Amino acid sequence: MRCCSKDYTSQIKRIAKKKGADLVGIADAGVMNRNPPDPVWPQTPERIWKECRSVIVIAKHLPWGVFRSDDLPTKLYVPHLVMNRLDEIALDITYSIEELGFRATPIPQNITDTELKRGTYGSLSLRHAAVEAGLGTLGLNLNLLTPEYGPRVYLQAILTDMSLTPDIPMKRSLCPGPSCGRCLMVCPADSIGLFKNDKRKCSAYAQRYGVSALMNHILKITGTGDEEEIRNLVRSMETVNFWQALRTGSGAYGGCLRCWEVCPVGNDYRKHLSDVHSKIPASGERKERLKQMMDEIRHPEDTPAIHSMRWIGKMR
Ligand code: B12
Repeated sequence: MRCCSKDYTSQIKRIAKKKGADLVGIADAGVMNRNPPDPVWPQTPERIWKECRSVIVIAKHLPWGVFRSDDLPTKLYVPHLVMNRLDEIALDITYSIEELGFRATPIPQNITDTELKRGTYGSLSLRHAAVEAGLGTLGLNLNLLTPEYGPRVYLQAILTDMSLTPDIPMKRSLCPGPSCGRCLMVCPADSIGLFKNDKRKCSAYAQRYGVSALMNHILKITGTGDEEEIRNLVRSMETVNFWQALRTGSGAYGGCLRCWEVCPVGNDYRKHLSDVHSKIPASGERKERLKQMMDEIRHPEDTPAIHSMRWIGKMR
């Protein structure tokens, strides 16, 4: 293996951009090992690969046309094209690192580790990794927000034994918090809290044809004693949708983009989205909840519910 005295950081970033990444940042693996997002289930680089020194985080935006369309199959399908592209870019970067004489590996992007919190956590938390790599901060709904694209990016990471120069994490929150609250106002699952997301509620929309929906579908089929009912369920459009998800990924990991399309953070919002998404439905009850959250934020010392300030950043 090559000696690491030369700093390859700008070369790696150039390669990542050339291969198609919209954003690229570097996190120090040691810092991530010392600061797991949830210490009970440590999602750390060293758990994946002991020799890892740097984590390269890349992001790719979802095409803006997807947010301007109301077509559900399009919304279910296109995110998976972007996730696939990210995996290809990550593999290209990995081989480029090998050509420089070092070692690297992409991580499983959306696959969750069955040993971590009943299989609900990825091997690394990519959003937290992205904050450590200086790409942005976590928003009210815990999505990563970036200055360039707001939340409208998918993420992937490459671990390497190269010692690269880490980027500096942002100190100030990009998210205006409950004083904006547009994501909370529009969420069809009503899953968003004060820097919290009720995952069970969210996943009914975000993973419409994900593993838990598939299990429920199978249970529904096996639970009915009626032969005609079984035949109808097996031959239903729901089964067709699961087949599409298994074949293409469509609806398995992405689908509900409501909190993304209305988020005003990101240089892209005004140019590509505000004309169709600036108006949002009014709800007195949700507005009232946002007001209460603003009170909680004014007294953060009395608010143990606000976890993860390291990644949320200092509120404006
Ligand atoms: C499992 C998963 C889900 C689950 C759970 C989401 C979640 N919040 O973890 C569900 C199905 C709900 C989901 C939904 C979506 N997801 Co998802 N998901 C993942 C996955 C595979 C793992 C997440 C993970 O490991 N989290 C780690 C833990 C530590 O984070 P956390 O659960 O948020 O925990 C924090 C807080 O909950 C809090 N906390 C923890 N415990 C407690 C307890 C209390 C009392 C309190 C107050 C707080 C608190 O502190 C923790 C540390 O900060 C990642 C891929 C990856 N490898 O990272 C993608 C990922 C996070 N998802 C992504 C996307 C795009 C989505 C959706 C937009 C999909 C869609 N289009 O429909 C929605 C958005 C939902 C949302 N607002 O977060 C992107 C995020 C991109 C971005 N810009 O942020 C990722 C990174 C995938 C990718 N390849 O890009 N997802």
